[in-house]
Amino acid sequence: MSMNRRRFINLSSLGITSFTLSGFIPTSKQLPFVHPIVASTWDAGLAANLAAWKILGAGGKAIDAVENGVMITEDEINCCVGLSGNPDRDGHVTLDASIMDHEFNCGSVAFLERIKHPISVARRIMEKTPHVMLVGEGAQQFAVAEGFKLEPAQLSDDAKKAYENWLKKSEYKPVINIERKNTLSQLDPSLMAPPKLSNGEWNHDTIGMVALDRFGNLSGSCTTSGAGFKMRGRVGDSPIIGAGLYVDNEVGAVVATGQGEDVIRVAGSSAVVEQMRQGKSPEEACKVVVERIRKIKKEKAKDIQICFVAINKKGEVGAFALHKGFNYAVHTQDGNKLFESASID
Ligand code: SD4
Repeated sequence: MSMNRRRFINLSSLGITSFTLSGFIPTSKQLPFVHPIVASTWDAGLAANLAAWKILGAGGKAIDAVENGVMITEDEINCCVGLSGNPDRDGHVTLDASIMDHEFNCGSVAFLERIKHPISVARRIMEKTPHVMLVGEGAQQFAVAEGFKLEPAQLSDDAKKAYENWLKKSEYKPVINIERKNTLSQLDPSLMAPPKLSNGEWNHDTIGMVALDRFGNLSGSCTTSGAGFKMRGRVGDSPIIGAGLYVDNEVGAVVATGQGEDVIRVAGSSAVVEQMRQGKSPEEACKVVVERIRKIKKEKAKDIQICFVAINKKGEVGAFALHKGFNYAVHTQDGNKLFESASID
């Protein structure tokens, strides 16, 4: 061991690593402290942010925060994300999720059944396989081999009611993210703790989360039960890297929610990152891509909702939606707050 190296280790053991002594060459560079921040979609994001903040606020990594944050929503029995979500039109709940870190590592899972935490399966794919994406039966086999429990194939009470109702007409007419009335008036935007909502009040099936940690690294996650009563085998944007989620650690991290097909069409989250790369603020960048989708959809844009949440390398957060009513939750060292997104109309 060289003299310099030995001296560095001795200083580190005393907790002294941040200054340079003359003649001493540090072996690791001290990074400037960055204020962590996490943002997530919809008001379910308030509870998810609290879990993410436990990690970020304690100096943990963004990738751990975005996984643990959305696991709260996957667990929520009164929420449509995860196994309590609405089934496909054949009566099966099928889940999609993706995760991406600050080094372009990414993992995703789609058309996964009977596994409670698809986000953790996505992370396991990222970390333990040479692949980015596993789907369906193969994804389930991988999850079980990794020790994930196979849950019973049964619908939550709310999903059962909604499905029985849907079966009366069996119309394949996805209506995505038409917001609950008075969402914001039910909530105090300065809330530090999430509100308790009663059964059936959730009508979103996705949570997306982006975070910046104290090391200045970005990560993101997205998990969903997808569009309710979708065709069997349908996969949305959430597990598609570049569509439902994208992270470029030099620029920013973006997640999408809303009509997945139309987010995929424009490689939505990646497109927002590219706008930020060209100097746009997170909100402006989201707006450019939402407007692009509106132009493509023409008058059909009134029937769908599309929303993006973005964070840049400086820790600035912004969002933009096609229609009014989309809200997103942001947790900083000053607390956990819900914001109403800007929108076209
Ligand atoms: C999907 N983007 O599967 C998802 C749906 C969604 O809140 O965001 N719902 O198309």
